[in-house]
Amino acid sequence: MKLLIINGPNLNMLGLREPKIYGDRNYAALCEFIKNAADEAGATCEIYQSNHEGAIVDKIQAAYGNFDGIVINPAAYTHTSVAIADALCAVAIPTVEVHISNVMEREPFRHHSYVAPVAKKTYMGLGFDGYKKAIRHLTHGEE
Ligand code: CA2
Repeated sequence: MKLLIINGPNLNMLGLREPKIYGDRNYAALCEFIKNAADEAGATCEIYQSNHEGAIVDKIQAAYGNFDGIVINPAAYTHTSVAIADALCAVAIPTVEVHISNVMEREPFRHHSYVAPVAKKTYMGLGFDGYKKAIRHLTHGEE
């Protein structure tokens, strides 16, 4: 199974600030964690990070016919982007949404997700483990 992992704006800054919310590991550690989780699940993965909404839309469109599943942490675009939700809907690739922090326990503006209605499932508040859960959900149907 070929998985595309998409990380949105500022996730490349992980580990530099706000360790109480996002932990103290950096983005390279997250990528390593994701690669190991995909390996263990018997999947291949490409990891993509962008700070630009249109670039993320382009990447989702380019995934059509090329990937079997998408794991996406849209970061701040979760709460604003109809365009990313529409792109996921258009390609109809099974998608799981991940958030490192529990957005429902944070500021009210983080409570709404445009992506959740087009995702099979959302994991939040599990730190890096949310990505592993998402991978295992797509590869093995685990909850
Ligand atoms: O909890 C998550 O994974 C988020 O998607 C992370 C986003 C945030 O906008 C979402 O509401 C929840 C933020 C990404 C990283 O932001 C940083 C901020 C300071 C230092 C390092 C990263």
